[in-house]
Amino acid sequence: MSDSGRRIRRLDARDPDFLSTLDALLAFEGSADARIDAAVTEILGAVRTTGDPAVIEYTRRFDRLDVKSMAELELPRSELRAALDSLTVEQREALRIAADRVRIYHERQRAESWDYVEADGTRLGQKVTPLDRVGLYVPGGRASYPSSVLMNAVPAKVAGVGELIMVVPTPNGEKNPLVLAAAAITGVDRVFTIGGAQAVAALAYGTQTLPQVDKIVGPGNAYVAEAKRRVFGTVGIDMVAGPSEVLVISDGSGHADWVAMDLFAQAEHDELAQSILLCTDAAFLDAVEASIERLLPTMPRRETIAASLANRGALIHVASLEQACAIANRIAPEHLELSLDEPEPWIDRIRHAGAIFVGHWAVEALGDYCAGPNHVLPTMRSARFSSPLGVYDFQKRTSIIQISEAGAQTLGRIASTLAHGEGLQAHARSAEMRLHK
Ligand code: HSO
Ligand code: ZN
Repeated sequence: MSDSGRRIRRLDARDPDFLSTLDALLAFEGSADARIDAAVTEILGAVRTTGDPAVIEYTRRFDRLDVKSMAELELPRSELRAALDSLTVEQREALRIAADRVRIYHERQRAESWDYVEADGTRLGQKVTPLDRVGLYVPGGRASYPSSVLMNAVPAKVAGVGELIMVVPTPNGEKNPLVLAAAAITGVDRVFTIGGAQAVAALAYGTQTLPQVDKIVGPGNAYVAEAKRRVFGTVGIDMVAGPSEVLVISDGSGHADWVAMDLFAQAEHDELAQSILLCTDAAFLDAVEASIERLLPTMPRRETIAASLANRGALIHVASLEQACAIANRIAPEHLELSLDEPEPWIDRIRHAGAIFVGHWAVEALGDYCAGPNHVLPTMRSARFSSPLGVYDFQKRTSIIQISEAGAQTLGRIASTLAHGEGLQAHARSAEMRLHK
């Protein structure tokens, strides 16, 4: 950050061209890369037509795992248990408590079937059914988060999903014990050490060994995202997530170091992550900037943080908290922190955000791991129209229509009139045939 070209930008919301500057800062195009497209097309096609042998071959090529059969790529439950046992007591307890809190929160989201009966005996309702089988993609390497296993697996289990199949690449056979322990704790049914577009294809189409799932959830790299986009329709998918984002609203009442570290926490995820501060107090913005300069060199991931803050971060002076809320609604951030002494009155002003963290103590890191709500949240301004991952993503609804003889008389006339209006005679007659003469 000493290199001035790599500083976080300072903006003023009162500048006439502020909104266009802001929109440019928010714009993010998931790169449409022809090489990725071509590779994904080839992989999906090969797995679809040959199944296991194609998955084995891609896993040998990309992850350098040499196996003769797909069975060797499945981890037995005993290995998941062993991973759990290999953790320190502290790690095991932390995972357990986090999983319990996430489960208790999500249990409130479970939708129940309902129906109602009309005076003439007609009964109408909605039947809720969990998905039969779900695939959970877990990335390998640096972005392999045990907390994300919890956040995806727990709502699926609370919904009552019949079978949960996890895939996780293990390049060179290197397994992440915390990821396997999280799978054990949440009751994932089967785990395969495969990844990339080939794992998405195996889940979407099924192979001789790995059964076809109904929906695929979980984050992944550009190949995984593209593969998920392509198999959508054959199976359901969750969202295709963009880089992580935090927006902090401050009136200068907090500690500058706390705010700086909250911005870092988002920025350390990746160079395209977005950390923005809106503050009514210019002196506090200076203090946060000074904290950033002082604390950054102490961070192991300082390169990523510095790049992220310089690329897509901003410290923004706003005229009022009203203006801050208006800007927040335009951004529709994944995470919003109300870093205020009296935050409650402002909650209702926020219409668009994946999660709102209320007050100085409610920091995103607690939500990322263990507060209870899901950390899979809408990114790239999609909080305008979508919601956190939840139990509802693993349940589907079926309409129930049971009509009494009396009901068919009243409804039959209405349907007949509308059907004639649409020129659909068979519709009209199938309703009319049930009318008493
Ligand atoms: N902030 C990330 C979730 C996460 N953070 C996992 C740490 N581990 C996206 O909401
Ligand atoms: Zn995080």
